[in-house]
Amino acid sequence: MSRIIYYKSAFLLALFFCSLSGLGQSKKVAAPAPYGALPSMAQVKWQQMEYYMFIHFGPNTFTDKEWGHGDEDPKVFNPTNLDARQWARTAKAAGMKAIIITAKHHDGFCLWPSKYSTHTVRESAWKDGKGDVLKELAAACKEYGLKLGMYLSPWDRNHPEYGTPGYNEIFAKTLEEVHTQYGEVFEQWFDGANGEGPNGKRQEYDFNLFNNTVFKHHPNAIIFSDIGPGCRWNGNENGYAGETNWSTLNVDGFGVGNAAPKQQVLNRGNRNGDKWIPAEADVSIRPGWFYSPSTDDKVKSLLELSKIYHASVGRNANLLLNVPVDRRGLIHQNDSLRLMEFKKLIDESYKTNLALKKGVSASQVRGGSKVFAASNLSDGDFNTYWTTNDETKTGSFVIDLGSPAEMNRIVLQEYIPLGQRVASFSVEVWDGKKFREIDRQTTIGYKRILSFPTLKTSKVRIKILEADACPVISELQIFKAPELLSSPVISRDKNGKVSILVDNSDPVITYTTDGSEPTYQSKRYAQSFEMAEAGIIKAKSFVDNGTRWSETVVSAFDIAPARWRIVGADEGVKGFEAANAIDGFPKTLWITSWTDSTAKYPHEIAVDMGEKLILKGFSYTPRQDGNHSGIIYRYNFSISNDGQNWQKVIDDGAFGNIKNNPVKQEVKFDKPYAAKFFKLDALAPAGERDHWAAVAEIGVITR
Ligand code: FUL
Ligand code: CA
Repeated sequence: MSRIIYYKSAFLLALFFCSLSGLGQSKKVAAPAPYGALPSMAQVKWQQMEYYMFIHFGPNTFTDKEWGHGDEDPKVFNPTNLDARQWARTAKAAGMKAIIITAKHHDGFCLWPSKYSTHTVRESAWKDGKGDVLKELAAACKEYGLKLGMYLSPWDRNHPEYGTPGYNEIFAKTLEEVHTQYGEVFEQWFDGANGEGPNGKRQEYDFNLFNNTVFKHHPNAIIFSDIGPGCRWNGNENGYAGETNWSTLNVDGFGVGNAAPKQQVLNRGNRNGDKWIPAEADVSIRPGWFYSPSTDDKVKSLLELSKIYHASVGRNANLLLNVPVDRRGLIHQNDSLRLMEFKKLIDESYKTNLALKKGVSASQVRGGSKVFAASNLSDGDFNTYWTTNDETKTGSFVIDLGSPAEMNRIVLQEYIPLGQRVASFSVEVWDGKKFREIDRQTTIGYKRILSFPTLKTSKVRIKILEADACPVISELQIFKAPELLSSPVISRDKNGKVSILVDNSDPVITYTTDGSEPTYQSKRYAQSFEMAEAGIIKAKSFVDNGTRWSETVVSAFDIAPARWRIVGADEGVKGFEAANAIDGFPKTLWITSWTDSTAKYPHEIAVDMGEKLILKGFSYTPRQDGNHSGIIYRYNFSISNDGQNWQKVIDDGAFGNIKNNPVKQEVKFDKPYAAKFFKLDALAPAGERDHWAAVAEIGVITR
């Protein structure tokens, strides 16, 4: 009897709570069940790191190569003033959370004295072979409170065992060394790149063995590769994640390198993919990954870095920004200055969250419960979230700022421990009478930042238009970031006529040609001018009577191809003739036939420069239109004085890493050569299946 009464009252009590919950006062509404593939705790923490440093350093730093051959004399590795504390100090001051270093790049050289290699710091001239870069870096990271990550390339052009089954065991042993001798390792970076080509050495990698070796010592390490398991390559080396970016990926049947999912898939992930493998965007602050004195004036601008940040961290990816250490063993001041400017910009942009603690109302709140209230969206806490009932997959919320405020950034975050859900959403602002849509996007993920021209409004509405399960949103933040003035763009045509353009309204553009920094007083740009010789142009734009200005842009030109003629070349397709390769414009292309599959490599292009020049090298600009097909990998370069008798200056050269990072290639000769003609023979493409060659521009280096 008493039992029945007990049950009865419990039932009544439950009813009572249910009705209270209708009033929004119960704590009893269950949280949504997780949806789809989920991140591990380590992956959530990793995602919250957002921004960290990559360091490429090794023999390539001293030989000016992107891909070393593995036969370099280890003695070339000899930094004069290596200071890992300077690297860590710089990373810390830049707002970065970690450093990942190329412990072993494709050339096989180990930055620590590995027992399993004879191509290491031990064999180098640095510190008489007694040094250990990893040891110094590990200590420096510890001192500055940074995490440490290890890059190791499975592809090894030095190790004699590479290409035999024994190599996997050796690679695992080297991994074991870096995971046992230097303390915590937060991320292990496995590069999928391999430039052996169809006739090169073949190695079946044992990734099970590699991953298990890492996990044995660091069970929480995030393992990077094309397909994870911890995080995935972003599909490019320019730092841009897909606008649509799912943290889930289908990996069944895929591997790394040529076996990886398409780059476009890596860039966007798979909706409802079966593993949680979020994207990491890796990009270098300079055109190449390794230091070169020739890129000292090519450090990415603030505007470029800002775009990269918003296309990576702002699109649900982590940003791994490479800052190459120079020949002294230091981060060059051009890079560190830019990093500090960038830190200042990001700090100023995201200092004041205009939405913080402001009132939010939502179309629906899960079970009417306070635990899932809309106010969670503006409480500044990632761990509290707004959500709806299970069957409700769309909805909206409105934040009321109280009074109109200027804004140009909106940040949204999904509560990813419960999975990634939102597939489409829109942003609307109140114009005094109604809401007006200003943007419509797809995924959110851990973090989505939307940038738009500054506007003023008192209310913002976010509409979740499509989700795979009830939306679970942690935060909505609103900011007014400082606006950068866009920088001028300098171009020069075939005849050496220079134009400088900028899209600011009513700007003043000034420029210099003597290498000095342009000021408001420098020469004003009024119309295009001649500069057919080699030279350097620096330009800057000003508005508001010189009180606001853009960054300085620098363009170094070699001799203009004014007198050049094509004297021999594989026929280009209509609209893609060979003359496009020497017209001064990277936008116009020479492409040999891609329809006629009998037209195979090699392809050639020969040029009469119209005068004898002293050549110190040549340059090849691959197509910059986003399409990588036809990019040349291996080549011969020859010179001639009569166009008949050719002297080979470079025999079987290769543009290292051009496939993944197709930037302008500058190749220096061992000594200067006088010539009136030059010829490039394209021997093999970067994409193994392409039979055509594509060239945006070919030039010479005379400076
Ligand atoms: C690529 C490599 O081939 C490059 O040299 C660089 O290390 C980059 C981060 O990954 O695949
Ligand atoms: Ca061109």
